[in-house]
Amino acid sequence: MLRITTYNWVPVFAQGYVRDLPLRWACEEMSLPYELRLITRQDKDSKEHRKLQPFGQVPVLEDGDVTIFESGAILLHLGEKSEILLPKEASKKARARTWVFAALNSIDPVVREFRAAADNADKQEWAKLRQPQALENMKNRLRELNQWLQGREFLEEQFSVGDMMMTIMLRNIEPEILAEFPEVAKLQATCEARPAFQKALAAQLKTFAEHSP
Ligand SMILES: N[C@@H](CCC(=O)N[C@@H](CS)C(=O)NCC(=O)O)C(=O)O
Repeated sequence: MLRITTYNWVPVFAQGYVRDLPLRWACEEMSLPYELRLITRQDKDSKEHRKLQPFGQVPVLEDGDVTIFESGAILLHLGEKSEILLPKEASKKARARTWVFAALNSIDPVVREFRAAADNADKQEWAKLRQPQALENMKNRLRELNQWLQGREFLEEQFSVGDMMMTIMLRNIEPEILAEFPEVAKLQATCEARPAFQKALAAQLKTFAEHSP
């Protein structure tokens, strides 16, 4: 049985965004059951948890004798279980894996920088000053992604863990901004409309509702 470690509860603004979401999503895509190991914010610094996740974060996946952290590494591990997530053909698999890294290394940094500036612009001077450039940097990446997606439903020929990780990153961007990049917005909408994504999101929200302080 797969075991996913995540928080038992997070504040409302973070609900629906905790990174156990792509793991739950992958399990739902493959119709694989999973169990949860729920920790509190205090538990994250425990010796037991640090053994599983050196940075005290979530998620962690335990799969038999394999224990891994980092949602990207976990998605790649789960992808090996089914062609729904990762093509078997080497050249196609390499492309799908590439997009997981692209989401994490080429999209996430610009989104994070923008979020840090935008979310603090009304409180901190540095953020107010940084926001316009951070927005431009993020939009440049989104424009390039939009160009790549012309004429494609997914990042490659078939849906994969690459689309999943990209969707997780895109969820951190305001819909009004994404709407300027119709192909990117379409990819996100298509992926989020998948029944497996909807089930995973509902399951995460249910966990937090059940453990609300
Ligand atoms: N690079 C990590 C990031 C994980 C991460 O940011 N986890 C958040 C929850 S979504 C967390 O545990 N935050 C608490 C902390 O950083 O102390 C991954 O993708 O797994």
